[in-house]
Amino acid sequence: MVGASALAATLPPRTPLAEEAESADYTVRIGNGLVELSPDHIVSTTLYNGQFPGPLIRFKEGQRTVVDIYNDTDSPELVHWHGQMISSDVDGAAEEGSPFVPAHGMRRISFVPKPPGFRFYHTHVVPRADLNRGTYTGQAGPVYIEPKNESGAYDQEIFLVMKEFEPSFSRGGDMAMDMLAPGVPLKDLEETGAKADEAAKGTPKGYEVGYELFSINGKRLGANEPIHVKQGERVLFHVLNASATEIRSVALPGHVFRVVALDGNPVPTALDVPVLWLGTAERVSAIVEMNHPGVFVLGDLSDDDRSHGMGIVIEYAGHKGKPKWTKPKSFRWDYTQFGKAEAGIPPEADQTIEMLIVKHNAAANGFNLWTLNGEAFSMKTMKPRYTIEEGRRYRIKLRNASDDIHPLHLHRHSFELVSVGGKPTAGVIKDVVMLGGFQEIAFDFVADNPGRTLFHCHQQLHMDFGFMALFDYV
Ligand SMILES: [Cu+2]
Repeated sequence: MVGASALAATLPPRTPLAEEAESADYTVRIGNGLVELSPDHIVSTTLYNGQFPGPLIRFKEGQRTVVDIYNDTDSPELVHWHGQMISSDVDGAAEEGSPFVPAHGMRRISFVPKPPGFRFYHTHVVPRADLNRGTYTGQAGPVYIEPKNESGAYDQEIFLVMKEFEPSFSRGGDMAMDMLAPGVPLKDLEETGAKADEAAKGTPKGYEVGYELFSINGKRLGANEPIHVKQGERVLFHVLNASATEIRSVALPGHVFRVVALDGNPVPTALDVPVLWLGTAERVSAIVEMNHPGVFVLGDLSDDDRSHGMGIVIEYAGHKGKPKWTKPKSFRWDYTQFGKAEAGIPPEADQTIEMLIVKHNAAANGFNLWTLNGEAFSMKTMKPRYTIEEGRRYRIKLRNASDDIHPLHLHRHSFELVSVGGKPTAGVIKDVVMLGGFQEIAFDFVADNPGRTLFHCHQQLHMDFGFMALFDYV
């Protein structure tokens, strides 16, 4: 009888290949491919492992991991491990000194994943005017670092990746958004902003990006398989805003979200809220108690964006029919609500670094140019701006002289919010935080991960045109 064993006997003895000595735990393949957002909307973009979102990667806290990154495209690439405290050479930012993954080449990296919780991975190349590169593409995927001790008080765990496709430029189409609390616009910041506008008088508005297609987990609303739930279930949603430039919201009619973690870090006060707001690259982990049977749209508050796809259907067992959507009452997103009940006085910082953010309308070939204390980051020199010392606690105070909301991101470190719009707070640990128009915010970080460290606005257009600063350890 000719079976598998007989056939195997005819093969020469197997010699282990050199690369098998230590095989990678994960392989990420960067390549061009198609995403079927719906049967009549199939987009061509750059993907991880041929899919959007990229595969969910589950790391184990403290366990060294090896990742092979293959780049099948014609351009050098970078994979950034957002929210992790790893070394500069594997963090995936050229400004920090991480090598590129060469076009049609590969790079093997190794690191010890931390901290536990919901992180993500995405490209960190600078697309500037090229809407076929950077975070405008489909290069994003969720990461979950399993803690040594998992609480596990839920019945289902669902990852939701919100993402727009088919970007194009327009001239200053963006409306100023006003959904952050606490805080009111500060007079002196408005005046500084007005002065900068005055200097740019006569120029048309700088370019902004808009999108044609919207999706959750790579499908437009109605094209994705509904999320099936049962009455009484507790569903833990891990929501990621993988947008290149936009702020997103999430609501589920008849339900509330108990926010348990922000950017993967447990919050001191788990609070029920009707709406989640997420700046670019922010994550929210929230438990929804399924206690309102029916068929609903979980989606973005913007009618326009939802009707172009930004939603997913939630279907209770035994219920059918057209998914219901009702707009929730307006709700202001307040990070401090999730902080310690008594903020108290934050621990003294060893040094405060203040940065004033100014927009220079259309000053960079028609794009808005952003300066921090009068200086735009130079991609040519990539010169470190601030020198920090290991073990010290730094307070970063940002003052925003523009009407835009900025999702501020610090690489390779987590930070603790100490003041939002003038209100003191403590205990909220994040790696991205939204700063409201003409407002100020302060957060602390401990310099505990030596190496070059990038700070930037995560709005792709802002970071590409000046809004970055590099820290280096002494
Ligand atoms: Cu910004």
